[in-house]
Amino acid sequence: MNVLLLSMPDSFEHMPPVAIRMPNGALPSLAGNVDPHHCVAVADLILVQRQVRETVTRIIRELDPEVVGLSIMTFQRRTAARIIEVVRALRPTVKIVVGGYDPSLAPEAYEEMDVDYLVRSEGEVTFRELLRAVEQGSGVDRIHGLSYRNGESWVHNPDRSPHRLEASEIRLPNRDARVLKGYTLLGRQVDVIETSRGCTYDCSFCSIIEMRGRNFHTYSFDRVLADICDARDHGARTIFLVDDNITLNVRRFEALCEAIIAAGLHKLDYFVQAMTSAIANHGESLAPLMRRAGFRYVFLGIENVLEGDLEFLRASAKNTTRTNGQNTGNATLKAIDYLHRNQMYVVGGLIVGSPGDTRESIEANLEFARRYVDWPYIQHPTPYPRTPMTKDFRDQGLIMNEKLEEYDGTTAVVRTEHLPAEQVEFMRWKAERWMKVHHIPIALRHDPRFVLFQGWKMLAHTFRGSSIRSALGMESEKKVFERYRAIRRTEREYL
Ligand code: B12
Ligand code: SF4
Repeated sequence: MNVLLLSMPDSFEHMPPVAIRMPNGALPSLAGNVDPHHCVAVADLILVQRQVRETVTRIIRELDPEVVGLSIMTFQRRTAARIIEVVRALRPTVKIVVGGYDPSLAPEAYEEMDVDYLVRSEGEVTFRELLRAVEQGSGVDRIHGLSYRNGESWVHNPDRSPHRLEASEIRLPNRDARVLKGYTLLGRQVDVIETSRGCTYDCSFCSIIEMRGRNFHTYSFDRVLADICDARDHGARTIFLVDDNITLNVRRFEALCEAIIAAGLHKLDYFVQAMTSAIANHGESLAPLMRRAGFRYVFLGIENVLEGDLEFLRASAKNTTRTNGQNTGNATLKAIDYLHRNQMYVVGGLIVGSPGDTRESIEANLEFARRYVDWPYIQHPTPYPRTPMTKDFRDQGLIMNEKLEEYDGTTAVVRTEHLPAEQVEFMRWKAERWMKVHHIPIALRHDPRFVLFQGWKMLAHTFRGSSIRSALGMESEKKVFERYRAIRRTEREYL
């Protein structure tokens, strides 16, 4: 059968497509795990953000798929609904399958759409079994993890247990299935790989626990190295490790760094997301190894520098440092210090706008980011489906915006007890633009060609909404902010 897999074009403020166009990791993994006689095409629509309708139409005409699958995050739901209409209009009998975080956590939202099947949580085996059933015209009632339309109603089969990732349960991704080009991270071709899945923490804002429960499973190093080689052979020079929490097992992470070095794969650049406590408590041995293995940017889940907010986010444990077996406070500064001493850069993941936040507490976090992080990745708490935090915000009546396409993390959709949502967003937006400018010299040293040719576009993106009048101080920042928000609203109309 011919199968087309699509990821959505929607991006958000910290991922300006001029500089960052990241592949979706799920789709090649699905493509690599279907029966080999199927012909699968993967199209990441982030690569054609302004030609979505034309591109989908063209690929459908060329490939003539019998099955079309869409990978969807919550803020992409509206775009997904529009793409489903386009696909249906072109091929009325095609089977449409949705998967990913939003369908898994809010399946009821898709019952209203013209969708045939919904895959919940991990998809490789469920999708493989679904394609077999569609091809053979057999029933789907025994396929775990699948929901399907049955006349006017929907049937939700039992959940599928998390994959253990042992042996060859999940085969390598099929990167040859990609039909669009142009992945980039600051001018270098980027790809994503996984070394593990899952996390055993339970931060209240994170979707992962509802998605798959609290567990942690790992791929063998042989498989991970083969995956990195495959990404490199497909042109990648930068690798993003998308594990939910690779630092859960620090000894394994250290051994992985050693394996990367031993395999000669340390010439690539690596990006990874890490817990502050793991880096702070093991940085002495871990950080130098990471550097030698080629790690360059580390996304640190700092979340907040104030204890009260960390408690609300249920993120205190992962931000605690230990000395001589005792908890000795916030781990963030120590973690940043280890990374900086080993010439790595910190992408500072902070969350401002929790219920108790005041102007001062937000300013304290912004000031921290200004002083210590290299690239800010500051977000607002966003009530994604089924997270514990969503319930807290709803119970407190603090959710101010139900337009899901604005749930992109940098649009404040909740207010605090003390500040309106717009004020929280304004403070973050204003501070963050200048923090990004400070990183330009570092980017210039590493990627001079890219910064020289594309730097002005990045600046234009960061400062969109500004004008000559605002630069001369003849217009207030609030006015620029309003213009920026209007631009964002237009940008979100992908088709
Ligand atoms: C890596 C990552 C990123 C990367 C890369 C994203 C990309 N291009 O794929 C970056 C840093 C760019 C990113 C950015 C964002 N991300 Co992100 N990201 C992740 C992370 C850590 C891992 C995703 C991944 O690749 N996993 C590996 C693959 C193999 O697994 P998977 O995607 O789950 O896919 C499996 C199943 O879901 C299913 N499946 C998925 N799609 C489909 C489609 C079909 C047809 C089928 C059958 C099955 C299926 O099968 C797959 C294989 O088992 C997750 C999860 C986490 N723990 O935090 C968050 C996560 C997906 N991101 C999230 C969000 C909100 C964002 C942002 C909006 C804001 C932010 N928090 O940074 C931005 C927006 C990105 C953009 N387009 O501009 C949320 C989504 C919440 C939600 N309910 O929608 C998550 C869950 C984190 C969270 N806060 O809880 N992200
Ligand atoms: S440590 Fe990271 S992956 Fe784990 S629950 Fe918290 S935010 Fe999610």
